[in-house]
Amino acid sequence: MELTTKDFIKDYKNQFQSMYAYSYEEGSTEQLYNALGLLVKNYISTPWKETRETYIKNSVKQVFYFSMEFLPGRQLKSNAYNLGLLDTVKEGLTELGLSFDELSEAEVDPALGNGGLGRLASCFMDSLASLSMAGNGNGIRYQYGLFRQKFVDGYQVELPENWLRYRNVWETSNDKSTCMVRFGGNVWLERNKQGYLEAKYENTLNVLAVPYDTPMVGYRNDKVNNLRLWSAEIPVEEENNYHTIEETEPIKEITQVLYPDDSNYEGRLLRLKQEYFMVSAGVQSIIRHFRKYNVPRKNIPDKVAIHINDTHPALVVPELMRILIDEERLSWEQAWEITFKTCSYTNHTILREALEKWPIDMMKELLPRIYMIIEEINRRFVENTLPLYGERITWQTAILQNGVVNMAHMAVIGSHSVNGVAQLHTDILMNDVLKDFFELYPERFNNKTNGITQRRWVHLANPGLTQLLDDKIGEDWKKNPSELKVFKGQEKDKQTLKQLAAIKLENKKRLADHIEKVKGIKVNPNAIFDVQIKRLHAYKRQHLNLLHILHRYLEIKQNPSVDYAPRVFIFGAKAAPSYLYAKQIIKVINSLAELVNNDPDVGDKLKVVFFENYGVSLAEKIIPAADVSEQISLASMEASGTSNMKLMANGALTLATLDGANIEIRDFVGGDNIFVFGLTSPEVYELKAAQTYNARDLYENNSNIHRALNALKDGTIPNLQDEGHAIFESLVHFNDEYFVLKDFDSYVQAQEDIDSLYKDQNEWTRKSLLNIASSAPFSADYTIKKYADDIWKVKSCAVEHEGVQPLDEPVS
Ligand code: 26W
Repeated sequence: MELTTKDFIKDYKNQFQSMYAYSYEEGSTEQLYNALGLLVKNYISTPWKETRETYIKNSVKQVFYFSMEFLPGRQLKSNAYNLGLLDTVKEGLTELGLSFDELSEAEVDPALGNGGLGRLASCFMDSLASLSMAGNGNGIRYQYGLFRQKFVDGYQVELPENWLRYRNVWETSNDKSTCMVRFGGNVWLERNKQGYLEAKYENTLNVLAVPYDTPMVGYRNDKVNNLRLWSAEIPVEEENNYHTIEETEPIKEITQVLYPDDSNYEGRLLRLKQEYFMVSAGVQSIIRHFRKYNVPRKNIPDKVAIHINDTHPALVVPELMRILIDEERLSWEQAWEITFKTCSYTNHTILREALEKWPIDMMKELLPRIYMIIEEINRRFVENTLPLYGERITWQTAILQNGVVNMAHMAVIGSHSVNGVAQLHTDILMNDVLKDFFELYPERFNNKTNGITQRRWVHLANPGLTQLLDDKIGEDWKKNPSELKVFKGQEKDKQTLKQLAAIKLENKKRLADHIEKVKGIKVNPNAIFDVQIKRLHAYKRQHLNLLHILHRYLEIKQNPSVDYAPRVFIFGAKAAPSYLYAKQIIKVINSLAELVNNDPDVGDKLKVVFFENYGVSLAEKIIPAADVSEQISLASMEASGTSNMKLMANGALTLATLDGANIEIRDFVGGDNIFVFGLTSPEVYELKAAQTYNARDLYENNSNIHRALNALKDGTIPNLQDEGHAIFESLVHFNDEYFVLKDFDSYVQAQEDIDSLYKDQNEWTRKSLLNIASSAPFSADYTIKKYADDIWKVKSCAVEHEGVQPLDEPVS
């Protein structure tokens, strides 16, 4: 988009005045931010409108990405950047005596997700728009996002994240496109005059679904897609039935808060309500389009792809069936063929406790018609499968099992594609977790290794590196990440290595200032910045990292001349509020930080920094400053990981188990440019199957482990209640479920290898360069291209599509 600094300044002054009726000079940072955001939003409105019309004119197939979570991060900088206006805006503001960075820090970070799954959805939105593909997000507009994390005496405390208390300049409430979602009541089928079986409802709770649309701006391509987030409201015509605030609760509560659990299915009724609310509103608004422009329903699979992001939106399958049968009067067979061809499912975790299995009674009670349809889907599945595959497989794969509705089974049965998010993960799905389904439907299974949008995670988060790449290999890498490999040619160029090291040091100094500001800890920017940033979960083994730090501390105390390179261990991690063990690990890390950071014998040889309230915006500050990327999950447990990709693209060296996408990172960067340790996935499977693992043996026979574990409970770490004991017990008495002690020695060895390499800064920086140059395969643009080609069958809309029946109007 063309805009001169002069025009921008004029627009901004007008914008501010029109909003606040006084001059910008008197504006508060928040007001100045709001005016800037709304102005950029206005610039977006034209390409947003034209994009919708282009998709109509070319009647392109559209993707609808259904997800209970999105983690877009702050949008001002990325929107201005993708529009090609960032430099102009920065210049204009400077002329007005304002600082862009200061204003953009005033933007709230919409925490509408827990972690990997939510952020991946937002990276995918950015890539879909930047690839000119018609990609729409469909989710929930939670009033309260993921809790704000505070540490009180080292303990995690959760505070409400009322992100909408500030104005959200990016959303538009689109109340001409509302839908009605019904819950509960009695439902029965009745044959009407035309002989059709009609679904009759009474005493249902009717909830008005109001869509809020947020623009998803493509990178320098004038394309703007839509993220539609639904909010639950009282139906206007029923307002008189609600006399008190309390009475409105059953409706208001539906989109009030995000469930802060990222790995534990709790089976709460409200969560099921949220899942159906988002699904029904989304599917209804898609079908309404076909109805409005009476496009033959059988064309749906050619015009729409609905993607089910983990099992949380799996009710899309019965909901689409409900509408096609009850409202569009299609036969079951017709409806099923459309549903099956339209839906595709991604699994993001193998954790048993994360798999959703809803009690049949709860489903029947809350969604009586949907349950009837699930029952029929299950009956027909059993009817088809039993004669061909026999009892065991049929009952193992049925949707209805022992009183529950298995959502993963429904998602697989109702989708033409099932994918994992990294090769190892997909292999585990095919050979273990979903092996019976792989036997039934091998053709549906495929792998789609995750990716990240380099626009947010490199171009914007690391402008120093971006400039160096532009200078060394030209700018094409920004549109074609594969060009990054050209940078490999610089690996021996002293000048380039010097510049790269300087950029990393610059980023570390900036982070060191931030650490001092928010944590009051002075860190040495020349130390190794060792980073572990992800949700707190035992399988991610932050407690292995903790044990190593403890080991190092005790080593330094015992022998102060030990030749360790100075280290700053940086943590960012929220624990689900009900996850006690995770919260105990947080407390122990914080108390260890207390001890280490204030011990004069240690000085800056060792510092531990645990940032509060880790999220997208903090990640953008930490990642460009990282030297070491901790990816130390027990092999087979981390489906993919995505922080590993962000840290690699910013030149950190990865310290990893061969788990999830770490394996593919190793494949692309080469075994010499990554630190691998620990059991492999097959070894983990063997050890689990053998049931011979004895953690106590390791405690008693490994002096380093013995010393470190004892320090957890012998008072070495101050200010602990029972948290140290709890970790000790879980490892020694409860036999260390995630084999932390088993991988301890090779982890310590790998950490020492890192120390010795860091002493050779040139070699370190050369390997850092090779990681940057090898990170292109993990661009979300490539991941999305594969989803589009293999699963959704959509094309980028830049070019005209020959021979496709033009659709009259877009989805409204
Ligand atoms: C029902 C509660 C619940 C909520 C969220 C269970 C499971 C989830 C998510 C699937 C957890 C999640 O975020 N998984 C992560 O997804 C990333 C994106 O694919 C992967 O990179 C991570 O490895 C995976 O843990």
